[in-house]
Amino acid sequence: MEKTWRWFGRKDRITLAMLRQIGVEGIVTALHDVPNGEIWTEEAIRDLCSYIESYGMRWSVVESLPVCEAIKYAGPERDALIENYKVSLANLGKCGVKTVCYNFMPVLDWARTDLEHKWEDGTTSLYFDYVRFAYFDIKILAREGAAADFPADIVAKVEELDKVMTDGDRHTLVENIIVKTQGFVNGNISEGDREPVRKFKSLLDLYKGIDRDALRENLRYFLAAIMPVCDEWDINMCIHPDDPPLDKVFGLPRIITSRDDIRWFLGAVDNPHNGLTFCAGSLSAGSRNNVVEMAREFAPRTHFVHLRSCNVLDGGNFIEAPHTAGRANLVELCRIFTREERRRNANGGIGLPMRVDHGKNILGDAEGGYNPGYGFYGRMWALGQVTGMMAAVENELNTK
Ligand code: DNO
Repeated sequence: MEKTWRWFGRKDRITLAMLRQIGVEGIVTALHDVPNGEIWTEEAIRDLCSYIESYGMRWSVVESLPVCEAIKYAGPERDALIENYKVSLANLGKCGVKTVCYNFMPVLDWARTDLEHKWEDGTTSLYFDYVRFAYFDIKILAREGAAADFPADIVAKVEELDKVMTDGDRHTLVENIIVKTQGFVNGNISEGDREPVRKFKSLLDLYKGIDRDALRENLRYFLAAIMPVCDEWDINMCIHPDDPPLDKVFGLPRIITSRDDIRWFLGAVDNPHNGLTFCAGSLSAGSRNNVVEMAREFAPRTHFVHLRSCNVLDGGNFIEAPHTAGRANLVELCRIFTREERRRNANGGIGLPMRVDHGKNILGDAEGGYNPGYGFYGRMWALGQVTGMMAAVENELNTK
């Protein structure tokens, strides 16, 4: 697999020169300064390509070309936004950037409740606490009907938690769930937004009446509309699974969470350019998901791999595990995707980009001011581990 790294553009304090030294071959990035829905011009794309190439790497994957909310809930401006999306895709194609990651999660991109969950060794990981998540929904958003969406024991724990939560705790929870994890991925809420909760609620309101079937249909509509451009420019679209893989978040459906969802998705628009980001971390956070079996089944339609692993804990909680542990089995995933890459190369296909996803905060990461999950030392350590796994797998396949 091609070793790639998520880099947040020229402002990223992790420089391309640093990445070159640690064996990174390709860059995963976006035009982060272009507002969602606007066209990515050929000029801006080419400029970033040249900058990356001047460091001896290539722009391998776009993560993400964001899909506007109005496309997801089928607002009146949907078709105009899809037209813009198509122009951006064609411009990317003209510049040779042909792998595009995106997601179809309503309003909230990925969700975590704790950004600094401590391990005994002094490192920290991202963490998801189901009770705190329910607390945010029931007590902070105060969404109508929220309590009915959670099991009774969770609602009871929310009431207990309410007795001890301080204003500071509530503020931190808001920051973690809808602010700090969102802005840097071009999500809806940015640091500095004055009333994030109110803004967030107004976005949720846009989805009134959108159930699972409607959201599926809107995704199918979007994909069917963009496939001709993807065919023309040989662009591989790769949807990112919903993270965490819950059936509903804040009352809104999530539709890319499991084997059955992905089977539906690939069948709904059965075109090789309609493919997956196989995010082992997101999928392994769902106890019903057998990540290795899913990788075997979906490898032929996977265009981008995110390597990370979770441990599912009692009560719906999960923790991001070290890359050598957890329930995703990254060694076996390296085997599956390396075989898949060899199969494609035998047929003249392109290599499969892989990035290490997230990392623990280790050494000085906590003080580095990095985006949550995207520190330097922890990710570099994980990349070293995965590089070792890949080398062992290559050796194994060569000697067979
Ligand atoms: C978080 C990421 C997601 C992902 C998008 C892809 O760390 O995995 O924000 O980039 O959902 O569209």
